[in-house]
Amino acid sequence: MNGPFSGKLAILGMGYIGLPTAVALATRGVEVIGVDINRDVVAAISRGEVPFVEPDLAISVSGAVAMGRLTATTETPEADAYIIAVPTPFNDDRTADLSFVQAAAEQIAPKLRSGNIVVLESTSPPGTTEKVAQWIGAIRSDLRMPRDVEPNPDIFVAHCPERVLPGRIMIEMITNDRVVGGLTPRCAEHAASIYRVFAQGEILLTDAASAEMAKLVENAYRDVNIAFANELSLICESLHIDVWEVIRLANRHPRVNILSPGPGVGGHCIPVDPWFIVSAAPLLSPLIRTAREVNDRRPHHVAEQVVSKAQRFRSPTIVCLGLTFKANVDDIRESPAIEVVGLIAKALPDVDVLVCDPYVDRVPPLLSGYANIRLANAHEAVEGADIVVLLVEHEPYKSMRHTRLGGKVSYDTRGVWR
Ligand code: SAJ
Repeated sequence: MNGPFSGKLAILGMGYIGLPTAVALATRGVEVIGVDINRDVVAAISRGEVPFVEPDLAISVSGAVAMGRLTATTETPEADAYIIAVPTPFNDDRTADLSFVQAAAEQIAPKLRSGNIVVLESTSPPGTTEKVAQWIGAIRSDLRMPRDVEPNPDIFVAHCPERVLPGRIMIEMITNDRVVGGLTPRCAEHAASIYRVFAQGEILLTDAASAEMAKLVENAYRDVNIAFANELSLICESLHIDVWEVIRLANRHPRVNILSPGPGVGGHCIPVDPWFIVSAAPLLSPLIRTAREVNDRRPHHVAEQVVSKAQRFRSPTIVCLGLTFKANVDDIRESPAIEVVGLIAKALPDVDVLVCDPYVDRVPPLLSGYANIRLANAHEAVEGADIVVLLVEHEPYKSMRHTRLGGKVSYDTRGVWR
């Protein structure tokens, strides 16, 4: 068993996962170099600043940079270990777009020396870690790559999927169990030494494909469960039963834990990852596919409800509270709230749609084409609203007093104003 890693470590991708991982390692004594193609991100980190909102991250970044343990650059340096934490979006046909992972592997390849460790953290379909080794091998035929038949490879390649929850990244980064899947058992051992530096949870060693699949399964599991809640919401709505009350009661059963319906499923992970499973086994995944479709349909349903409420007014003002993909984060990627707002604005081009979000300071690009959408201050907007739609349960909206909503039509998609 290897002890905790000590040495120089480069992380490619300074986003929501790469940067917190860099900080977790740097504040525990590892020399970390953060690599990103975006110069603004590199400049922000170099100043000790965080380019996005995540609780408790800013103080750790400024500390790690001030201590000289964390630096940032656009060039991939020589190091003892590399972590790839770049995005894996999907293509139009919903297969994984591995171009960022491939580019990262090809940037690392020329720098590799014997004994180096390469860890893929990006969420990836089964077989991607193997591909990383192949992409590196294609450039560095001089290196012995890890294979079952190769007892002494020059480099060690593994997958260690990130599992942290946005909004709780700094806590979960440390406390979550980690799955480390190696191309060989020795690869897993070497990669695990990096996570031993900071992980308080258990480090579970396995093979690379199992680690890749486990990560996809975790997010598909959540997606299916949210779809169940969203389907219940539709059913209860049609039967004039309060779905929140039903869930509250059902969840008092010791083995039932139904999640919350909402305006849809957003973020860069849950709406994407289940498709990697579906594209790997299309005929065997009807449940996972259907869950995706149920959740993708949600923003349309919510928008249709708002549009039908608007028919009661001659010239209503609609206020939508929340634009991010979930509460208390500033991330708007794949946000169902943005989709809902766009659908309402499109269906009602003559109606003013005011949007509010404490974490968003300009109309998101996806909505900038609608002349009837305006960013507003929640306090004032609600005051003059006819219809108030709660799309994201940010703290200030959760506690919005019922008296402020009196006389208005309110539509709470998150079940917090009950
Ligand atoms: N949502 C609901 N109802 C719920 C829970 C969530 O509608 O009961 C919605 C949220 O509003 C949001 C979306 O689902 O739009 C996803 O939010 P989330 O909090 O469930 O998950 P993420 O995307 O922030 O993070 C997930 C986590 N995965 C699991 O919980 C299995 C996290 O641990 C992963 O690290 C992350 O994906 C990732 O990066 O893969």
